[in-house]
Amino acid sequence: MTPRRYVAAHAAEALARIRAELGEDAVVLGSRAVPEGVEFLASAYTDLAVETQEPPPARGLLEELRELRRLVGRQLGGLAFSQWKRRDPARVLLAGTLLQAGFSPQLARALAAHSPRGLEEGEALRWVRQVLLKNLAALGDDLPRPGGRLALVGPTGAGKTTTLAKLAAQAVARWGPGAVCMVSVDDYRVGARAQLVEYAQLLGCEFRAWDSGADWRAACAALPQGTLVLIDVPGHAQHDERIRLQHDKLAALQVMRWLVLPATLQGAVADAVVHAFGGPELAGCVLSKLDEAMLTAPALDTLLRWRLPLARLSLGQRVPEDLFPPRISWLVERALRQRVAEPHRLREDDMFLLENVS
Ligand SMILES: Nc1nc2c(ncn2[C@@H]2O[C@H](COP(=O)(O)OP(=O)(O)OP(=O)(O)O)[C@@H](O)[C@H]2O)c(=O)[nH]1
Ligand SMILES: [Mg+2]
Repeated sequence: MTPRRYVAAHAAEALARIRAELGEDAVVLGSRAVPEGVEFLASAYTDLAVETQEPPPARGLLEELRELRRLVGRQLGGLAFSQWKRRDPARVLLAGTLLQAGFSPQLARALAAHSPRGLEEGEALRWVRQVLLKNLAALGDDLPRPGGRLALVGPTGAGKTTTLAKLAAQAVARWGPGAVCMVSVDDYRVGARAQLVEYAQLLGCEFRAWDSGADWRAACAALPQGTLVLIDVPGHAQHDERIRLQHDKLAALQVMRWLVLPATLQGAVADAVVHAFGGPELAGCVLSKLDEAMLTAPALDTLLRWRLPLARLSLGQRVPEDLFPPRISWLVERALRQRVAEPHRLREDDMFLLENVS
């Protein structure tokens, strides 16, 4: 597959030429600005080298039968889909719209199956919007009060420390610097503690550092009384065993935990992250990196499945400006407006391909 180079004054012109020469399925491999305008590298799917040197393996009867069964299954799958479409076009359209917005097939199927019969497209979407609004939970706009203890947990680089600083800034603005204490448990990465020390100094609030291996109960007893304690812990990958240790230590201190969940995660990863960090034991969820996420649906899908209440929205790096209250209606609108980008989008004639794929 040798990529071809297209230079044009405008992107639209280059794309039109690519489509005309390489077909609708052309793959754009990259683009950049050049003195003449824009340059695109593209190739056609038909350019893919599919021949190999090896002769096809001899197949046994059993294998041939299996292949035959798969083929028949696919045909029937395609038939079932077209029958469903003829019988229930509005529901099929609704399921398709939800899939293209990035909701999981499971949720798209369930919503389509439960939607009232005979709705127009616009009515069906209004119905979905209402169902999502009704099922997504949110905490209030209020911060935890002084005297409370809150830890932000989550995967590496999710935005825990940044969100903690944003929350601390809001708490200081509300109750004054004397009412807030920031704790860093991050003791094994260069610069992790320094990041929080800097924020605490800027805000003028108390700062404490705890070693991950230390007795946190004693450290907790030594904290200034009546302050809102905000605890920054290290991030871990969802399969890391240290999450359990972290969880047990925080639970023993009756620390409330909010999960910082990047909205940029794939749905399956987001599910695994919620599961690893305590699932139903989590008090809330901060959806971070919403400004980077091209789809909102995978995160909403995960919140719904886990019945995890939304605590805050994070839409950027600025402290404290980019933290927002949990506005569910805004999120739902956004999720329903967005669409999976090509080349990840399913087409109708891709449907039968999915039958019998295990
Ligand atoms: N675009 C965007 N960037 C964010 C957001 N929140 C945090 N970041 C950035 O993401 C990067 C990681 O943020 P941190 O707050 O250090 O993440 P963390 O979860 O504490 O990371 P670890 O402690 O290493 O696990 C930084 O560059 C932040 O500025 C957000 O909502 N949007
Ligand atoms: Mg951090």
